[in-house]
Amino acid sequence: MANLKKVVTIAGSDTSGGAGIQADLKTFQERGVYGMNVLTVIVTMDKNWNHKVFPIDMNTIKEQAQTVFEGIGVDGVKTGMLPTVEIIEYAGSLLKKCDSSVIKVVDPVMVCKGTDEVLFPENTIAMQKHLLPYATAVTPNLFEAAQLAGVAPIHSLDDLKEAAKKIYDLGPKNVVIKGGKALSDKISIDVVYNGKDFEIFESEKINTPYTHGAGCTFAASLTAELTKGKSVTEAMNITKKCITDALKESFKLNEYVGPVYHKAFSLK
Ligand code: PXL
Repeated sequence: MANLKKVVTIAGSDTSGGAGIQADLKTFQERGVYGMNVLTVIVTMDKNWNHKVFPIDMNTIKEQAQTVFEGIGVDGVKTGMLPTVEIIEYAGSLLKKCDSSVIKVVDPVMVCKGTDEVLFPENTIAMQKHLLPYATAVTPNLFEAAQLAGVAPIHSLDDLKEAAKKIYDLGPKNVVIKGGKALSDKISIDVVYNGKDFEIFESEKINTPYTHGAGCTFAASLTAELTKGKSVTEAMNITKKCITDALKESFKLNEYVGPVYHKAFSLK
């Protein structure tokens, strides 16, 4: 009988299926943990792909959290899109209440791919105060890292390291910054800072416009591997391989978006 670690994602539904809880649950499945969710918001798109967000009411969020945290119990938690300050505060209270052995990965989602607009600017302060202090790891991209650190846009590895130190001071045990296109267009560089050392992870860059859900998938894979007991270094190496595989097989969904393909994860 399967004896799987139990992992919950506290995040939004991407109705197009590529990011959000859909990406998280697909990733959990492929990485061999049992996935559950506390839905915080529903994101829809019109035919021109303008996004609309529909936050879930607090009572329904609390009922879901009760089901998962009190009714079942968790070994790992991931947070994704949290649309209001009140929801961030509540998610923070859930992380705070967890046993110290529970893995907590905070993916500080600020924008959706395909739109460059910051959906909830006031939420950055709430994340700094209510989520980061409890995180085993926080996984910003370059944009989110600059926002969380309160620094100018990041253009170099030195900028990134400065931002990582500032984010570390907000309380997470590991700051995982995803280098993205701005750092190099030849290789994919991600950096982990644990308060003492910087560790740099490099992988081949996959040239594709179809990257929807890559950020969620990255954080979900890291959550799964850490919850299974892997070290940060091992979890990062596995996660980078999975993302590379998923990007190699990503595909066009419509004229606006193409998701990564989780079934392409080659690691068992
Ligand atoms: O990729 C960020 C993201 C996270 N969560 C939800 C989303 C998106 C982007 O579309 O819809 C629910």
